[in-house]
Amino acid sequence: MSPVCVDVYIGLGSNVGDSQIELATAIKMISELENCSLIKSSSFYETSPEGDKKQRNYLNAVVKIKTTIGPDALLAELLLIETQRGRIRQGKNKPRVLDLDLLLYGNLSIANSGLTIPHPRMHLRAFVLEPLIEIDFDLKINGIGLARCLLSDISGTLVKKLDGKRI
Ligand code: PH2
Ligand code: MG
Ligand code: MG
Repeated sequence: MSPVCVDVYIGLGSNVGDSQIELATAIKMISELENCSLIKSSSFYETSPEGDKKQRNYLNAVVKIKTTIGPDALLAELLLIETQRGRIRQGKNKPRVLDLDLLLYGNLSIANSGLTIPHPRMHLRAFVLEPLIEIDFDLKINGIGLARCLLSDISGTLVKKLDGKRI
């Protein structure tokens, strides 16, 4: 039996180093993973930091892929890319050269110690929802609702689409 091919959404963020290069490189590395094809990538967005405010603005984006890689193995691949780009874990909400978050994996809902899908805070973050809606206007977050309807509940943060940064 051939493995099932699933639509997966990944959130990208960076606020250390050359964030344009970090996001572009990460998208290329994701697209080159075995058993994985890049379907869409959003524009890049300049966003104000959430959590710890005393850090540089972030650059954020979202990509959609199709893959037969299972969720745990895919998470391991994303963490490996973060490490290969020089990420050193400094703690929650601290500045980072590259953050790759597994947002949605088909319609799967799981919560274990290493991985929660849908990502537990994605529906609260305009820096995730804006690029997500750009690439999939009708996207539903399973268990929560239409992504675009959640955006109106969140305000007050900078989420600025940058021109010409679409890959
Ligand atoms: N990531 C965080 C914490 N805060 N703020 C913005 N604007 N963008 C991020 O990607 C981000 C954040 C932890 O993962
Ligand atoms: Mg994150
Ligand atoms: Mg992360």
